[in-house]
Amino acid sequence: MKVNTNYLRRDDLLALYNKPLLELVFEAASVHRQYHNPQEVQMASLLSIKTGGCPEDCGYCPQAARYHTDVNVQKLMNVDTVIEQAKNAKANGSSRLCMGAAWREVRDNKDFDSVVEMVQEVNNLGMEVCCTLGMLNEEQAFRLKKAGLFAYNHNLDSSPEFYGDIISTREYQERLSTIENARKAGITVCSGGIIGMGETVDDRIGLLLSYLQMEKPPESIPINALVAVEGTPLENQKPIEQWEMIRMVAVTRIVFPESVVRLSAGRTKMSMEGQALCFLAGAGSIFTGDKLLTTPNPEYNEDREMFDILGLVPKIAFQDAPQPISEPDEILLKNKEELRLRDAALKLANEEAIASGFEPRKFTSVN
Ligand code: SAM
Ligand code: DTB
Ligand code: SF4
Repeated sequence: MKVNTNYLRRDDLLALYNKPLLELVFEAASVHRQYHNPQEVQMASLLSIKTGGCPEDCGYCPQAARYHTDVNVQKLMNVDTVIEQAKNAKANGSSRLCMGAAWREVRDNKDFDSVVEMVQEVNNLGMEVCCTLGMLNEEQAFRLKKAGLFAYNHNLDSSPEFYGDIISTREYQERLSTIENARKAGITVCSGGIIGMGETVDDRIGLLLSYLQMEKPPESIPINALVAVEGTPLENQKPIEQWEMIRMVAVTRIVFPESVVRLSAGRTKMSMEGQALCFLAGAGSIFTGDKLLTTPNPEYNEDREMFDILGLVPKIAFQDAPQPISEPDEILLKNKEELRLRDAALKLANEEAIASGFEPRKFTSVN
């Protein structure tokens, strides 16, 4: 993943961000065309596989247990429902599915086993599979990679300086370590930020500088506008002007010419013209479907109409990297074998009981 060596210093990045808007968009569009097909925009879908009840205190997040929001807590979705939702997203044009869990970190338990199975199944549908599950250790990252995970999303959210104003329950460094673990396993990295949380332009540049300091910047950089949700500490935050989204997309595009810049949360507050400028400035992906994780997003039909008007085409899967192969997972195989043995033992016990003359008691209902 290349970086643009003309913009490595904070001052140069700030000057770029503050350029006259149309000059900035023109420069970004020129870079975009050199590295990407400007007609293609990837449609990706989000699926909240475990919702709410999160122990963390991210100030923007409606899924944190400590804030009183309208989010209904839901345990992990079952694998069949995930497959059904993935097929639906694919039928609606999505070539990538991002599964999100409101976890602080991944734990090595039955839920993680199910996530591994979800990754295998969705990858076998021919979609790029992304997961965002919180902190991840190296071993867990390797297990996901083997299952066929294409990308791991873990946002730095903002600059290291502003981060502490928004989150206190984990450190910036812990986020960097999770990204590093995904990298070590050979999973592509999706990491970006949120604007409109009360940060300064300097903080937005600080986020990009964090990615510039990495040995390899993320393949995918989502730019979110804060969705201010009632009950969260940021509920009264003034909505960001769409010009700021356009600037942030454009600067990200110029600085990381090979990465996919994702126009993520916040599109319901943008006009089609505003979004068009983001695509011109290099946004190469959107989330489609009427829900992000827990908050509203434009309907499929609305986005299809926008694509028609703007002459955009949905990008197909695995254009930027080959499809991972889903390999068998030892723990899943062991669990399945244990279940099979248990069922067989139960069946045998039943047959033996019947053969020895045991008759199950018949219950008559009493009304
Ligand atoms: N729990 C995991 C974690 O935090 O890494 C994964 C799920 S979390 C909801 C994924 C990302 O969604 C966050 O890092 C944040 O950038 C983004 N996000 C959450 N709430 C948001 C909001 N209200 N507005 C914009 N982006 C939001
Ligand atoms: C990302 O940067 N944005 C997406 C995805 N990665 C996981 C999540 C946006 C969530 C918006 C708030 C919600 O719907 O709960
Ligand atoms: Fe939990 Fe993730 Fe929300 Fe933070 S952003 S509260 S870690 S779900």
